[in-house]
Amino acid sequence: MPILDTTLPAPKQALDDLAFFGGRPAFPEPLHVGRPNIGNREKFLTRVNDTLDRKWLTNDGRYVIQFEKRLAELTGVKHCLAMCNATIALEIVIRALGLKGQVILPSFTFIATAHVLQWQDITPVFCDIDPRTHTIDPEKVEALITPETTGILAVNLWGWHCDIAALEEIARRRGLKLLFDSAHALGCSYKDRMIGGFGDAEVFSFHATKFVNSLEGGAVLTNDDELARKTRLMRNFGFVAYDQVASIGTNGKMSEVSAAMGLTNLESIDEFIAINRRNHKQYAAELAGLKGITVLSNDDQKKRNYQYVVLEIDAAETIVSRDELMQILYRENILARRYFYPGCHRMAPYNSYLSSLSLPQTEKVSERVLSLPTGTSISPADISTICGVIRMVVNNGREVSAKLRSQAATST
Ligand code: T4K
Repeated sequence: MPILDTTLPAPKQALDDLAFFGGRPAFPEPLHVGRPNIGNREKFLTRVNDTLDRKWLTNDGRYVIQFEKRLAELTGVKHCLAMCNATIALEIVIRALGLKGQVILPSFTFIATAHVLQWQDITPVFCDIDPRTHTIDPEKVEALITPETTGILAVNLWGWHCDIAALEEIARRRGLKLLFDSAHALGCSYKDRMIGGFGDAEVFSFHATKFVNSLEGGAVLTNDDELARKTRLMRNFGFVAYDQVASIGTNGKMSEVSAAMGLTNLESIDEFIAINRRNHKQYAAELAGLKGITVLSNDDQKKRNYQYVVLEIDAAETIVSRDELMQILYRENILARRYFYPGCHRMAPYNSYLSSLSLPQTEKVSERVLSLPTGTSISPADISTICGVIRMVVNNGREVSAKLRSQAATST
């Protein structure tokens, strides 16, 4: 009897080979969206050892300063302030900008974008998105401005850019601050400039799941000297010198080990982008022509990091819904994610007082998107296997849907 090699993907020939219907999962171990990319391990460990030898672990250490300098060079921005994560970075810069009252933001984003406002008793005012770019729709912003509005917090989601020129024009004309949550957008451009230097400030994330990570980490970037000064103070309790505090502050500092990881990974940024681009291209090629499935792309952007592979699923065409497809993929150990379903306005605490708010494009898009695994942990063979499962499900949409219904009926 042949020995079953459980390390190889299980080929699927018939619907009963799908794990959902009793077959062996395509992968023996889970494939995650957000597996960290890890650069030169030796260089990282050398830096960690150096940190330990020098006994300087945090508070504007050598590697934090180098990391900030590298990011400022990469983006062409005057000031870069590294932080312990992007959420704290957003909170600090929001305070340094003096935002209060109401701030307009998209609902189609990670929940942190809303929480950083609410955490400081600023009311998040959710705006609908442009379904083509998944970013805040400038045409809908203006109607949401009230005498209480102090700013716009736009999100360069997936690393795609907002309509930055339109947002800048509205902010200038209406006297509002403009902040970008660019957690996803390191290495991406808008027109001829790198994202990082637009609006009053921008914030990057270097969380483990971002394509360049510093374990945990974030950064505020700005060309505004005064804003940088205030943000720097707030990052370190408001200290200007030992025993001397000039303002309210918190602890947003990045540690040396995080900066060592961030610096090491930045040295591999081109390689990470090349792998992400290759993966994206392969997904697009292998899923091309599949009815109801689109691999999204922002082709008008000169520089992109391709860190998210996002499908849009039109269930009227695929018959199998996005959630059904996701469940089928899960059973195959392909842990696809429906980022950023269901939209912040449908999550606590916002849903408790915004139950009647309708954001039709946000709701439509969040019902249709599915993010697939990418990055350095995924091989071309893995992508072929993932695409093979998706093709099998979609090409047999009616039959799969009927089987799902009959399986659900027998299990109840
Ligand atoms: N603004 C936006 C637009 C954001 O997307 C985010 C974060 C922020 C602001 C705030 O940035 P930070 O404060 O985090 O710097 C993940 C990340 O936790 C989150 O950082 C990210 N956005 C969001 C889009 O995705 P989840 O809910 O997917 O769960 P998590 O972190 O457990 O990771 C997902 C998967 O990644 C895991 O199932 C397995 C894999 N993973 C994760 C970690 C941490 C690994 O393989 N290794 C790891 O070390 O949020």
